[in-house]
Amino acid sequence: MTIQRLILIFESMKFSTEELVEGIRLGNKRLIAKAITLVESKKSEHRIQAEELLKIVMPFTGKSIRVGITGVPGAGKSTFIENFGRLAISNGKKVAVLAIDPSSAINKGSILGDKTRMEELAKEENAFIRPSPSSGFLGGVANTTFETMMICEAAGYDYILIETVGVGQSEVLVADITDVFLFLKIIGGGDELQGIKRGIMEMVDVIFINKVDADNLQKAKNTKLELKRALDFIPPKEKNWKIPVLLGSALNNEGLGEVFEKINEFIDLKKKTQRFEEVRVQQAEKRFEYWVQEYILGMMKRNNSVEEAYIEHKKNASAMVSNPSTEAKLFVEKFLRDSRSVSRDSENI
Ligand SMILES: Nc1nc2c(ncn2[C@@H]2O[C@H](COP(=O)(O)OP(=O)(O)OP(=O)(O)O)[C@@H](O)[C@H]2O)c(=O)[nH]1
Ligand SMILES: [Mg+2]
Repeated sequence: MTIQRLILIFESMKFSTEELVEGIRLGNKRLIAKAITLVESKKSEHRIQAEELLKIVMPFTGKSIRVGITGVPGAGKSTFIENFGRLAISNGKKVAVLAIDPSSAINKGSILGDKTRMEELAKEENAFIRPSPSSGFLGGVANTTFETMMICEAAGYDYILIETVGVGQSEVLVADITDVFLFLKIIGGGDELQGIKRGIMEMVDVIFINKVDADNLQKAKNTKLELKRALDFIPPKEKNWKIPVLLGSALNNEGLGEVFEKINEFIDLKKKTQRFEEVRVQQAEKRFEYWVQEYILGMMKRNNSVEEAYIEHKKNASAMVSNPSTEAKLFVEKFLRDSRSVSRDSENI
């Protein structure tokens, strides 16, 4: 039997929650991947098992440093993660790499795509690389990077590196689940700051100017000055933290040690000032809100007549037949009326 065939058999196997938990705790990468596929699923039977699994691993979660990495396409995020990950491993740490990709349904974005395989990092025993869900959460995969992270933490990973893929809402999603937000900047032409959305500058904790070499060192220094000036106009996210702007090359492994130090310094500061816990509590609340919406929408969609009403009211809203908020209210009222009559019917049985 070929290895491919064995892998196929393995992929189609079902595992009990206990088997998955044991695999996660032993650091079995195949079973970790299986567990992640389970929490990514929107199917209701999978959700039941996923919740059961997450409940058991919960006591083993929360101990990692969660790092978000953003930057325009081609800024060098994957290259950075590959070498930064190896640096952390050489410091005795275990590293998991995830991606947040709200647009993956469209561009099949994957951090294991042809361009960047993170080949060297992938060979490391102490690294785990998970591409973003291939069908995107509009196509049925939920926004579960947070839950995926919990599984990686239960498996003992010390650093979780999350790459934003695509542009737009991914930065907000990643900032909402990480402890430190790193912005990779490349030196552009002329009007340096135009490309930087103010929103990103408000979220960022550490800036790394990438692709710096002897030829463009002066330009990089100018970019650094401009960034620093821009930062002066932005209210600080964390008191007592001056956002460092570092220079280097992800490809040539230059300046990454400094980033590693700054990240750890930032985490230490947050822990000392209780901000670390405080922010994590806020993030957990946001996850709660996300899942309330997710489960309510799921319940609605399982009920055909409700789904029809949903489509109808949405159509009215988009055609501006009436105010979208009015349509939403009408729809929710109908949903509540229907679910009350369903529960009355079941009481009568
Ligand atoms: N010269 C130079 N090239 C670099 C450096 N870092 C990355 N690159 C190159 O830039 C290109 C894009 O790098 P990636 O790491 O794929 O960038 P990315 O930000 O992950 O790109 P997307 O995932 O497509 O958004 C690759 O060809 C890298 O080899 C660097 O420090 N110097
Ligand atoms: Mg990439």
